[in-house]
Amino acid sequence: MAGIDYLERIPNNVDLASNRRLQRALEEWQPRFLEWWRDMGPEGFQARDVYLRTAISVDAKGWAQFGYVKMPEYRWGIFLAEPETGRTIPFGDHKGRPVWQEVPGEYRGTLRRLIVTQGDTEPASVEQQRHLGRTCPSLYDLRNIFQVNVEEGRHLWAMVYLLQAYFGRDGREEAEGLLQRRSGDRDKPRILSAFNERTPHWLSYLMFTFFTDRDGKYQLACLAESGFDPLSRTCRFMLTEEAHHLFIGETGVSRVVQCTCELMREHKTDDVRKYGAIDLATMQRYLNFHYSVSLDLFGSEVSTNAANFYTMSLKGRFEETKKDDDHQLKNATYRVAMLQGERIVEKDEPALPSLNERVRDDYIADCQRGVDRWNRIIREHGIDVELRLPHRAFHRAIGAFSEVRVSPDGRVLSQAEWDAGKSRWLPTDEDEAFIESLMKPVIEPGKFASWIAPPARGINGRPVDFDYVRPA
Ligand code: BYC
Ligand code: FE
Ligand code: FE
Repeated sequence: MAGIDYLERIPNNVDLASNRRLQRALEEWQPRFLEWWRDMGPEGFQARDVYLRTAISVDAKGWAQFGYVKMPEYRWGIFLAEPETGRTIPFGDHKGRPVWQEVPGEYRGTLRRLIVTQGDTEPASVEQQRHLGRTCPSLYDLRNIFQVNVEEGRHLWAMVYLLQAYFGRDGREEAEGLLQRRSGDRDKPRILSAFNERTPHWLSYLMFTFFTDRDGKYQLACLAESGFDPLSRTCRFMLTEEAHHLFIGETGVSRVVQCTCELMREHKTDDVRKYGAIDLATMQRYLNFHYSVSLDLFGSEVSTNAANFYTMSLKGRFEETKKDDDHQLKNATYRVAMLQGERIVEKDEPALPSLNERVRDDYIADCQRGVDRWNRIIREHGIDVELRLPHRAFHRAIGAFSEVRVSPDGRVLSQAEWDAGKSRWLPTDEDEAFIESLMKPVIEPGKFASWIAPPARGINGRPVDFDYVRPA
């Protein structure tokens, strides 16, 4: 079962061949996916050989194979983690019962909505990143962005499989909709806010893979707990791929920090812009932006949707099965930061509607660990500056704090104070112009742009100067 049949038109480990109706539906969707990929996937480079990993099994060890592939020929397919025998629903009203192999009728609409929302982010991110190949800082980074892009494409396949296999006609319509919405489009935008923002350059992209792909990790982990077993198994395998996206974000920003610190020390100045590098203050502004829009992706602090997803046993908490409580939370409370007049206070709220905040807390702690590692690099260069996560209420557009203006250190501000501080806290037009000016392609193997240090090692044991993307 773990083996994947690559002779199939759609590689899969779900025995697609035995379900002709589903196979036909997916084979009809496939050319439309490829059309979307040609129109909205990476611009240029489609005919290039790229050193990519492809999933070949779902075993934790040795699940991937590396080799040169032209992106449109990537073997997108349907891979679910192995079923866990005897798995029971870990939380909610149905806790303890056997997991569902079919959609529970009364939750059909809610479940479909969750799957569509998850699925929508995947092609959205590919659209957001589609122009970046032209300004890559190295072949190593170019290969990495394409790896992320093809895998986000596969994540779309994962959700489309669930829609087509389990939701009949409305599932097929949703599968079409996923190819029709467009990131940032005024008339048919992507569903969630962060996926309609621009990712205009590589600093933005690296921050995105650190902060926004990390929302992916947390949301997928919550869906991996689902009582609907096919969703759980799909998400478990997606998480395996996700780890590399987070690695790219964390090490990518580390390398920018490294490069900046080396120049700061060498030239004894904070102003490294004249050496073609990105000063730490500018990096902090991009961090503030991408972190705050990613916090919005967790939804409102107090949410009946979140409570329903949980009581319906559709979406759990991060590491649900490792938690030591009743997994129903009817009488439990959770500490939530809230707005009280002009002040931000913490209050105990009923746990169920606070579940978004709870995952957000897990996410924030994870982000902090990454920022600590960046700060270690700064300290090791003897530089007395720290990158900081802004307060959770800073620059929010969803939830209670969307009604107020809050400084990075958590003070509620007047509009005038916000206007006065904004250019110190968020990227300015001038920052954008400067970063854009650095975005010159570097495509000689082993060479790197002026603003980013080389990685410690290459991909899959290959050297850093390997030809990860071959010339046309
Ligand atoms: N933007 O009770 P509320 C990834 C809507 S990333 C726009 O506050 P709820 C990836 C909400 O939909 C992971 N709208 O929130 C990363 C609702 O609308 P309806 C993606 C928003 O529902 C990088 C209304 O506001 N996966 O994989 O508890 C690259 C009130 O909702 C936003 C998922 O998100 C927003 N930021 O929670 C590639 C998992 N926030 O229904 C990929 C599935 C809220 O009233 N989704 N709204 O029309 C969910 O679990 C939930 O939909 C959310 C929102 C956590 C997103
Ligand atoms: Fe994804
Ligand atoms: Fe990702």
